[in-house]
Amino acid sequence: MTGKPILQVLSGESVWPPPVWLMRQAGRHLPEYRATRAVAGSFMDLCLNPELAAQVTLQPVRRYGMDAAILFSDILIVPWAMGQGLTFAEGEGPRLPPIRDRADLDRLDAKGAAARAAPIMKTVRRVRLALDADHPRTTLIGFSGALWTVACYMLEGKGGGEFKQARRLIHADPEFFAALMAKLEEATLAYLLAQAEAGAEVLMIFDSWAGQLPPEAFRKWVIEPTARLRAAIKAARPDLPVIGFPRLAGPMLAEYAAATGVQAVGMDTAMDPAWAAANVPARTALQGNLDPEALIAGGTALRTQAEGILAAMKGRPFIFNLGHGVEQPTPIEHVMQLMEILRAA
Ligand code: 1CP
Repeated sequence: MTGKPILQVLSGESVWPPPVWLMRQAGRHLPEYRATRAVAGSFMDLCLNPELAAQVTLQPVRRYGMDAAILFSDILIVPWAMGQGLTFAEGEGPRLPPIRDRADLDRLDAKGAAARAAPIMKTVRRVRLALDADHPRTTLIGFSGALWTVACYMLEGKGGGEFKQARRLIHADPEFFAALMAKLEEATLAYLLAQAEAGAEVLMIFDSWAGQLPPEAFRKWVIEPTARLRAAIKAARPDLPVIGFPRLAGPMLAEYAAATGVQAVGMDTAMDPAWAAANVPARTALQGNLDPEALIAGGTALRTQAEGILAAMKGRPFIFNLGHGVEQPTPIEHVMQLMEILRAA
C-alpha cells in the first residue's frame, strides 16, 4: 500500500516531518502494557498469546500515533523455537541452557523452528488486520535478532555480560561456531519469511552486540551473514524492505550499509548523526538515535537533542527513533512532548 510514510522513506524518499517509532515502544513504561502483562502471566506467555501480544503491539500506536507497530516478541524466540530452553526470570533477563558442544548443537532443530513459532505468526496476522482497518498509514515491522547477537546469547546462556564465550569461540573453534551460525541462519530466515507471509511489511534485524567485534570478525560474522539473509529475503520477497541495526558499530556502520544491501540502518546512541549522514551511502535511509535517557529527562534536554538530530537528518530519508530501547521510567508526557517536537519539524 502506498501512503505509508515509513515505506516511502524505505523506498529512498525524504519525508518531512520524518515518521517516528521507538524501539521497545510496547513495554513497561505503559500502564496498559503492565495490565496486559499481568493478565498474560510470564513474558513468554505474553509472547506466545496471539490475542494479548497483538494487543500490546497496538498499544503505542493507539496511544501515541506511532508510524510503525513493531511485533511484540523477542529475538530469543528463534533459539527457543529450535528447542533450546528459554525462560525469563523476573528482573534478571533471559536464561538459556548454553550450547557447549556438538551434542548440544545437534539437538537444535532448525527445520522445525518456523512451525514452532506459529503463534507469533498469528499475532502478526491479527496486528496487520487491525492496522488495515484502523491505522492505514501505520507500517507493521517484523524482526529477528542478527545471527551474531543471537549466537552470543545461545553460547553464554544469559545477557548482562560481555559474551566472552562467543568472542572466544570464533578464534578457538571457528568450525563449531560456523556450524552453529549455519543452523541459526536456516531457522532465522524461515522465521523472517513466515512473518512476511503473515503480513509484516518491513523486517528489522537487531545486532545489539555487533560492536564487540574487531573489523575482520565484524565483516565475517556481522556483515556477511546479514548480507546473505538480506539476499535470501529479496529472492523470496523482492519488494520487502529490511532495516539493519548493528549497534555500536562505529565507523563500520558505513561499510555495513554498503555491503549488506539493507534499505535503512539504525544509529545507536553513540553515533554522531552528522557523521552517519556524511558516510552512509545516500540511498540508505537512517533511523535513530535519541538517547533514551534524554527521553526520561524531557524538557530542554529532550528538545535540544531531538532538534540536533533533526537538523543533521534534514533532506535525507530518515525515520526518527531512539538509539536503544525505551526504558521503564520513561514518562508518557515526555513521549508526547517528543511527538509534538516532531510534528513541528
Ligand atoms: O518482563 C518483560 O516485560 C521483559 C522485557 C522484554 C521486552 C519488553 C524483553 C526481555 N524483551 C522484550 C520485547 C522485545 N525485545 C521487543 C519487542 C518489540 C519492541 O521493540 O517494542 C524487541 C524488538 C526485542 C529485541 C531484543 N531482545 C533485543 C534487541 C534490541 C536491544 O534491546 O538491544 C535484545 C538484545 C533482546 C534480549 C532481551 N530480551 C529481554 C531482555 C531483558 C533482553 C536483554 C538481555 C540482556 O542482554 O541484558
